[in-house]
Amino acid sequence: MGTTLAAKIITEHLVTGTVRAGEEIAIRIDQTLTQDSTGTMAYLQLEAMDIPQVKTKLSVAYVDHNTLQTGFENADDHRYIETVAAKHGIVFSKPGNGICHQVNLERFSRPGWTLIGSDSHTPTAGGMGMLAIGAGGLDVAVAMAGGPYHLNMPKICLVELKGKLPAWSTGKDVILKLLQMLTVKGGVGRIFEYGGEGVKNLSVPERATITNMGAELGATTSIFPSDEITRDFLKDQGRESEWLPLAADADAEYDEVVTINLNELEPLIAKPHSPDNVSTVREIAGEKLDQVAIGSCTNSSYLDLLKVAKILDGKQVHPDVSLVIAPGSKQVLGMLADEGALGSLIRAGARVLECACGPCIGMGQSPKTNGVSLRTFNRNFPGRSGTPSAKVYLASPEVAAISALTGVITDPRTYGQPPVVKASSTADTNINNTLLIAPPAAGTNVEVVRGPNIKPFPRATAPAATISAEVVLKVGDNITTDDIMPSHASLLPYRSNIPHLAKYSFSGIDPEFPARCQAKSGGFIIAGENYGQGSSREHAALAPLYLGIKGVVAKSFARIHRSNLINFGILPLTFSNPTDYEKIVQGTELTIDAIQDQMAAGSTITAKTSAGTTISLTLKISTREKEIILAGGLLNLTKKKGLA
Ligand code: MIC
Ligand code: SF4
Repeated sequence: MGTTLAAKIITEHLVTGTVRAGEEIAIRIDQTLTQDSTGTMAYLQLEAMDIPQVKTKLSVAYVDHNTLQTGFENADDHRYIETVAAKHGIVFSKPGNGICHQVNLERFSRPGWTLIGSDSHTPTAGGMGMLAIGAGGLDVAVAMAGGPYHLNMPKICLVELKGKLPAWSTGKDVILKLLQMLTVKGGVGRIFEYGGEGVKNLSVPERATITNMGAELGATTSIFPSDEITRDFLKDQGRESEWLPLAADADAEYDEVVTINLNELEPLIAKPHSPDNVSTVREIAGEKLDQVAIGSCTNSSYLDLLKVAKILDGKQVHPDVSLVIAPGSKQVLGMLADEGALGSLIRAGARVLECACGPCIGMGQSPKTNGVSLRTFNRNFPGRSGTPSAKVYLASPEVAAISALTGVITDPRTYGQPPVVKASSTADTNINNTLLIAPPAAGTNVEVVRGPNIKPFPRATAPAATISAEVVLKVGDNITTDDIMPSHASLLPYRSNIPHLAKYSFSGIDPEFPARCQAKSGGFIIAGENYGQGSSREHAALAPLYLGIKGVVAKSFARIHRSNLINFGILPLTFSNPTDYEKIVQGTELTIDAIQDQMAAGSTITAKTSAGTTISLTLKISTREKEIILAGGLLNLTKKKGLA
């Protein structure tokens, strides 16, 4: 029986464990990436580990999220990241250079290597055969320090692509189709490996759109084979020597198989307020738009924006629509300019923004009250745009460009023939490394500069013998990290200031939550399925830690958030019997006696409630995760035990 591509890369990087679904494994990490909004915390944690130089083959620190610089905070954080990167041997990507995932795909991603990044969309690099995983900043810091990355070996699911996309259907529609089929929790505990004859009909940027939004399925990662198309992409990037052919064995056996017939894919759209709320564009065509936003790490490649420019060329954006375009990288912007495509965008009326995340994370361009925005992004969670009442739709750049012209959501098939563009047309002369700063030689004296906005982060402690605390919040299914720790233009500048951020924890759901935590000295959170989906931000664990949260009892957890809770010593408990969710209300007191003994005895944790009942909870964690909790968090364990 043959081996899958993901299993081959994992086996080659295996440090401990057995490559069998469900087993805890540890893998060696070749490359890391951070971005600024998670990076400040990751580098503070790296500094706390006292490692002079990173031990990875390559680590890159990007600045792409907080680039508005409405006050000193962002600029101070940028300077901190720049100097801490220089000191530790990390490449620095300056603000304006582009979105981490797009730049990484162009300049650094390599087939067959492993990458972890402190951003949930790190799997974008899977579009070129890299095993790329999103993680919390502390896990990335440990990898930079030379430690392996620990994870539960996921199931490997083959997504078999048949046929060829029809005119106007795109990579975005492939992943929206999967989201429609599997939902935002359908990928938890899985790697999606793409195969089948349809793969050869997709360019690297299209593949990267698909692997990028595998994050919305909750997947550990997604990966495409590395083939001649990958080789051409790398050649255009002046990196052909980094190419190697990679594929699953012909007789590879998968845990699961999903088939998508590309020939049958229609243009699709995700409706408010979840990426899995998918319908055909046809069904909702005609909805009036206030804004169209094109960009984000999902769809801001040269290929995407060239198509948009061709659609807009010689035409005018509808007078009622504000069209904003954020190219994914300086290189993309330069190429658009060289090609004359930038002129087409500008003349059509587009507002061309900086090469950064921008509106995707609510850093500007928030829609008007009750505004309707069509975006090429990957997330449309409530309030993420910065306007709680806005309705945000997600679709391909082609649908977005045409809808910007008509002023309403438009099925592109009613528009005529799609633009013809070469799948890849980067010429060597377009390669733009000007905003990438290589670190000085090891041993060079670099002073790390810290601004006043950088505050000490809260430290976890080992659990008390008896935990007795109130339920301070009860929430439903699919709570996002945007719900737990919102991020937008007014909060994102405070990513290195947990005491400030904590005041806004759960502010969109229950603004009284922080005050209640303070009054009750913390407590428990009760939640439904897939708690903590979305972003990798550790702040969604750190702010609750700061507010005294001892544990979250959920029906199930999203992967990265569950690890972040453990890394910061917060218990990720599940209901042994999910119907017990109904029995607990806000204000119920939960008492867990002799937690250490209960953890030593197995995974069942018995809790008594103030209503006089007993509830059976489950703490399904690995031996290592148990050690982390008992040590009072990963940083403490690392200090105590080293980087095992
Ligand atoms: C996101 O898209 O939600 C973010 C902002 O990129 C996050 C990281 C963060 O919260 O800083 C992510 O995807 O991990
Ligand atoms: Fe940036 Fe949006 Fe991508 Fe997150 S999803 S990295 S905010 S562009």
